[in-house]
Amino acid sequence: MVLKKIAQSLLDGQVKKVKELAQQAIDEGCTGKQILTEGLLAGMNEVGVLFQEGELFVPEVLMAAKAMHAGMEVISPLLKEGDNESKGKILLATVEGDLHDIGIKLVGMMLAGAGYEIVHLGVDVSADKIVEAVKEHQPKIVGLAALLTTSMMNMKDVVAALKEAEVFDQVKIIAGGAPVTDRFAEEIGAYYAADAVYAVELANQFC
Ligand code: B1M
Repeated sequence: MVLKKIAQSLLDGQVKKVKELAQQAIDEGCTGKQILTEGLLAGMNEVGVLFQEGELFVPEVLMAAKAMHAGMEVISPLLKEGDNESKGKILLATVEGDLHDIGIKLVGMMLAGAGYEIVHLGVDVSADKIVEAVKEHQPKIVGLAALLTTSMMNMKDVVAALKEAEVFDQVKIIAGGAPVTDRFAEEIGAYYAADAVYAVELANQFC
């Protein structure tokens, strides 16, 4: 019941309510994963459908995104696996031209929970900035996200820039986000993760 309320409140863009309900769900014994999938993500999926159908507009979707972030913050400690030694550094970025960050933040949260040190470069990050950050932070993995069919193409530029700077061979690239496919990732020299859980599995294979 509380999980359904979370989904509905997220859909209604009620930031404070989502935060309170996520805490209530924890108090009632729900797991972080349940709150994430049956509450927050269920609500966000519905937002996506209504947005596509033209029933919700950008301001409403932004409020839902804020509510999603608030809920994720509450459950973040529950997603940790309790290990405190870093397994390695991972750079995360949403590629240039793209402002979507909920999925990549979720990926970052799960990776941090699995013991990785995360450097978030944010959204709309250019290939040059990613190259600079790779040189500065020397990560084992670079995680790239794109939610738009158009911005997904910029992942190619990131790979090309990493090759040109001769740092491509130092890292593994994980690419994700709704329009990204296994085939596309393979074509550009990256590994595809369909969701945050699989991103962690891949990272564990590489580190
Ligand atoms: Co936008 N948007 N949006 N949006 N938005 C989508 C993506 C869209 C599918 C909606 C639709 O039409 N149905 C559509 C894209 C169509 C396309 O290109 N194929 C779209 C559009 C068109 C737009 C604008 C152009 C709208 C406009 O202005 N007219 C505009 C673009 C702005 C820009 O980026 N330049 C825009 C703007 C926005 C908001 C700013 C309002 C807001 C983003 C707020 C924010 O992120 N802070 C927003 C939102 C919220 C959405 C939807 C509704 C939800 C996305 C989301 O956060 N989902 C989305 C519809 C949808 O996806 N159903 C939509 C929840 C999140 C947990 O899922 O990010 O997919 P997701 O992450 C998943 C997996 O993809 C994967 O793991 C996660 C699950 O575990 N994953 C990775 C993600 N990143 C990964 C990285 C990895 C591995 C896995 O490794 C590194």
